[in-house]
Amino acid sequence: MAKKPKRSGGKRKRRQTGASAQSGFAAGRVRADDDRDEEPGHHRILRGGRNRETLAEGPTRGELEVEVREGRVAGIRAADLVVEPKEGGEPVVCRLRKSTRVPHPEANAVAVGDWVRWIAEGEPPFVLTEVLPRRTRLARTRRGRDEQVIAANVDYAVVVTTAAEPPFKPRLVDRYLISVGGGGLEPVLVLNKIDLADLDEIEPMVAPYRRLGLPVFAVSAQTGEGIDALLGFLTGRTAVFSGQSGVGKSSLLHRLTGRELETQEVYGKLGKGRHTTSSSTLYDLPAGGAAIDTPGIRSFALHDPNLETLHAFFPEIVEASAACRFANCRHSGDGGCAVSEAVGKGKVEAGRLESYRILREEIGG
Ligand SMILES: Nc1nc2c(ncn2[C@@H]2O[C@H](COP(=O)(O)OP(=O)(O)OP(=O)(O)O)[C@@H](O)[C@H]2O)c(=O)[nH]1
Ligand SMILES: [Mg+2]
Ligand SMILES: [Zn+2]
Repeated sequence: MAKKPKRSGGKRKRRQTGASAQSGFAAGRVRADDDRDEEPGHHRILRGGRNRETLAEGPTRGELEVEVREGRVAGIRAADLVVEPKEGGEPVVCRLRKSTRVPHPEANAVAVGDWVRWIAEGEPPFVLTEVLPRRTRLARTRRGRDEQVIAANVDYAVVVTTAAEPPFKPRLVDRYLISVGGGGLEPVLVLNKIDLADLDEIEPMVAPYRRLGLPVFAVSAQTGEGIDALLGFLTGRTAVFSGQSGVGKSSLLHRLTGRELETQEVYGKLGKGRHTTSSSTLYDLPAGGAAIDTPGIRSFALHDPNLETLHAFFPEIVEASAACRFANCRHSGDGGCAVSEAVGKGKVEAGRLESYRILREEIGG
């Protein structure tokens, strides 16, 4: 419990001076009108830095009669939950029971990053009494199915991409950044493997995202370049790393935490020397905070698609569209479209308009 106030205090100060503070996109415009958690039937979920302390409320009187402990889910292996006690010490194995109180839909009763309470009696696996309400979540929506919560109670959604191997794909990066924007998380872009590219190739890759006000870090997990700056930024917070398979998420986590990754990954080596991650794992950062490694994602359906999120991500397109002949112009190449003209004049990047069109088509707005 002692850890929490310390974390948020130091970090809040820094956030005001950080790159994200100037950005409408990163600083919260995206989620300002996201009121999904207040729908009837949903448990009210506290989120955002302001609510940080409220998560740490103590056990109720009744629970004090048995030894109830609190901690955070670091990994899920079938029915076994690997939980890190809040007060430190060795992780313990816990299990959900029918009696476990769960404040959110049962389909994702527990996810890596959830805070939980359990009765520390007898031999493990211990029985969870309760999963605490989630402050934020990174979820994947799949057509016709319940959403799948990838990580809970995270501050940053770190989208990992590469300067090379695999080649940088800005359209995919746009998609990822938009996808992570809906769950109450702040997107962060990491360009990894900069050791494989020339310096003058790197800046043009990241410049459009810096202009959006997104926190952007160009790093190499291999040489360690840029890692200190990234670690400084993440310290005291919880970040979930996502991105395509092979971009170096696990390698970055290894660098950032300075510890050996799960043995499972080391032994789970596939053919070409790859250590493909098969489930999410939370690792503590050396100076406070945590980072969650996730399996590589192939497709990433838009999380809670909406036009507002899209427009917050494409401010230059919104600006140019003021001069479109038709108010409901979709900027898809019809006459009188000022956005298409702005591309001709070099004011809007063609690739960004292409992303916008694809994503807008998907949203159906
Ligand atoms: N040259 C170079 N190679 C890197 C760097 N970071 C990671 N790699 C290599 O890229 C490959 C994939 O790295 P991983 O860390 O396993 O990638 P991942 O994103 O965790 O992949 P999944 O678990 O499949 O999602 C490995 O062979 C790493 O050694 C880097 O900064 N530079
Ligand atoms: Mg991995
Ligand atoms: Zn238009």
